[in-house]
Amino acid sequence: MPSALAEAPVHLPPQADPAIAREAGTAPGREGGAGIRIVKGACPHDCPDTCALKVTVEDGRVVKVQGQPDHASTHGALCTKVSRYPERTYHAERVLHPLKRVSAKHEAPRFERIAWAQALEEIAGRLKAIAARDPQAILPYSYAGTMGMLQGEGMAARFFHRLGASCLDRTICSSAGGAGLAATYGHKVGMHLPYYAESRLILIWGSNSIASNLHFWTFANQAKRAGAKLVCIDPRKTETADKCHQHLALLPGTDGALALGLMHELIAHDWLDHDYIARHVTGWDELREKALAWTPERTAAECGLSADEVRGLARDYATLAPAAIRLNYGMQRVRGGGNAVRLIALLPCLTGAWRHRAGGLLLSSSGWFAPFKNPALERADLRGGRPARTINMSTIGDDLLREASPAFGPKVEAVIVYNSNPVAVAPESAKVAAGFGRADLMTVVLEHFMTDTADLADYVLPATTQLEHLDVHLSYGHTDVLINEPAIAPLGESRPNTRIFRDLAAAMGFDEPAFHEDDEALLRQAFRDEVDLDQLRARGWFTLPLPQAPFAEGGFPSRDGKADARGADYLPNYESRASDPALAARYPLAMISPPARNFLNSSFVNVKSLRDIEGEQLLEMSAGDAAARGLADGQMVRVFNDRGSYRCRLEVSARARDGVVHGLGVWWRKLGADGRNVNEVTHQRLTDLGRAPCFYDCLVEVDAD
Ligand SMILES: Nc1nc2c(c(=O)[nH]1)N[C@H]1C(S)=C(S)[C@@H](COP(=O)(O)OP(=O)(O)OC[C@H]3O[C@@H](n4cnc5c(=O)[nH]c(N)nc54)[C@H](O)[C@@H]3O)O[C@H]1N2
Ligand SMILES: Nc1nc2c(c(=O)[nH]1)N[C@H]1C(S)=C(S)[C@@H](COP(=O)(O)OP(=O)(O)OC[C@H]3O[C@@H](n4cnc5c(=O)[nH]c(N)nc54)[C@H](O)[C@@H]3O)O[C@H]1N2
Ligand SMILES: [Mo]
Repeated sequence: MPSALAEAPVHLPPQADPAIAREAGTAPGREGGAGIRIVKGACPHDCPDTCALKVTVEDGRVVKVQGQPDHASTHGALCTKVSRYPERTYHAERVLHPLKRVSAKHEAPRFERIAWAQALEEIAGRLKAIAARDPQAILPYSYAGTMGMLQGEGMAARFFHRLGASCLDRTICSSAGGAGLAATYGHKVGMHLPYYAESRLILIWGSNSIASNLHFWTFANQAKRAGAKLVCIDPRKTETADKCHQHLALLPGTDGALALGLMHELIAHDWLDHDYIARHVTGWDELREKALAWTPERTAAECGLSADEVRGLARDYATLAPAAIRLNYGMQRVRGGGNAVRLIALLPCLTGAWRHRAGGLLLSSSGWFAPFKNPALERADLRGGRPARTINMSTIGDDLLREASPAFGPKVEAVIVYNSNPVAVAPESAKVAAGFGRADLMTVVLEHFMTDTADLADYVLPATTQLEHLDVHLSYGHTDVLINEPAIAPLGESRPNTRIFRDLAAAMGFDEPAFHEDDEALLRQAFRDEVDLDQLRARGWFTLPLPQAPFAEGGFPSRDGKADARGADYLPNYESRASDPALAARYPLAMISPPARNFLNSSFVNVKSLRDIEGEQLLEMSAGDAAARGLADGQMVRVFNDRGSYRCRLEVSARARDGVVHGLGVWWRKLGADGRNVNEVTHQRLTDLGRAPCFYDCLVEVDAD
């Protein structure tokens, strides 16, 4: 257990008394009268905000989804996407019945409706035949379509452990940064969200907060109104950069160099907290030597900034206290992403910014939950000592095309996909699509919609949405546990993921008690005793008891309680002038593909009102780069490199700096101009730490279509 967590509870917001709800004659989580019910929900999406929802149900139909006004970070506000959640749930194209493929994999997808009994029997029959040869030929593929503990891996993990299937390394989003944080602090821990309101300097680093972390922005804005300086560090001039005092448009993948350059200035001006370093940092001498090589001039040249920008940022960081950093995952999707997080995470240790509750850094708060979770929920013991070959979800393109070998193990013969749309979101789409398009691969997809991945399935099983099932949520941007009560009965014949895996277990003949436990039972097993479920359900959320300034006196959750600087260093992108000049000569444009504001990865792309706001797949390019290629605003272009190409519309934009283009993602392939999206050009090489993809480490060229 991280030592900091042992401290006494602080500043717990007042909790509602469950008895009050009972006195009013309503079950916990539900209230209201005359055909109207208000249900306590949680936003299921992969976003740091994890909002508390207030769901209004009228005569069995959800009519409104709003933010809970008294939940501290949600404060009654939702993003545009999630306020449209009913439109998604009642969407005319929801998959509401099991479907079986009737066309060949290489043909246009055609499916027929079948009964659940037939679907379960046929799928179990095929899985049994494969498992009789080697269950490791079966692979689960899932990510954070829902972040719920139950509808995520709660029952699914039990099923795959019992089956003895391959394991999936879930690396597609955050594992480089996660590994970087763990290597430095010992765990994924950081500042508490509300105290950003008290900071005097906030570096918003690799994060388009207004688009992807909206409820953080509220606190940053409060600080801004109180006189704080806000600096945005991002190659793209985002909506967030527009609202900050300063924007530093560094080149993609150069954040580690910038951190070293800042350290150079901290040393040169003696802006260091020597006492904090001596007591709470390991490996400072080694890091100091490295940082001394990064003069402002060298740093500026590497990052594509001016030396004065580097100097000014260092001065602000050292002299405006308390100084806080909001790092987000945008900056770690490059070869050196893990090390860049390490170097940036060391900055507040060098200045002692951690001494104040409004100083320090937040990338992820998810490690704070670790001591409260019950690891037994997923029942790894059901594997019974059988081997667990692990496949990295980020190299699914290569791995589905691999033959059996001693190093790899058996060829993948079946994939069961849930909570993810790999054909759209995984790198190097041509290979991913070819893999899922294999005639000899059996694919089962649990989904709400016919996504690009569902189009390549043998069976599609209809899953419930967040309004139709029970779940419980943690957050990676704050430290509350949230309940999600079902608001309505499942639509059509849809079933919760938990039930689908229970049903599949029964069809496979797995009769352990673990497969007879319902969702209520899973909820009771999700946590250790410290999380009070009654309180959680009465109020809608439960705030972890944590210290306000967690590392004011050191006490990092590492082995020796210190932050570790050993080994951290800058690594340039794989695809850069420094690493591969010949490639950079042919493909001179660095491409990043950050999220479009109105989509959530590839979710919501099919919600028409949101797609109408985004228009179509766009590529942002600077006026200089467009002129050099004879390209005009609004024309169709081809984006390409040696891996492939896709077509989209060009937007000549002041959001792009010279040499960098932005392909806003992640569109469904089939809604793209030529049935492809940005991942046609991304590659499958992995980051330095965490085995993660390098979506934003990618060189391309662009020409007229
Ligand atoms: N609206 C919306 N919200 C989302 C998402 C979404 O798709 N849409 N996605 C969710 C998910 S899955 C996640 S993981 C989280 C966090 O999701 P992130 O993908 O981290 O989201 P952003 O905060 O947009 O961060 C990307 C930002 O990093 C910038 N960037 C790209 N390369 C670099 C670089 O090398 N250095 C620096 N400094 N910046 C770089 C991009 O221009 C962009 O502004 O947000 C979640 N929230
Ligand atoms: N080029 C490029 N590629 C990227 C990124 C990028 O920035 N650029 N971002 C990356 C990042 S950060 C991430 S996190 C990944 C995200 O990739 P994914 O985790 O695959 O996320 P989504 O694309 O949102 O797909 C989630 C799917 O889960 C389904 N779903 C939602 N809830 C449920 C449920 O309760 N049950 C079932 N069965 N299904 C459900 C949704 O309908 C949706 O189709 O994409 C990555 N890909
Ligand atoms: Mo993500």
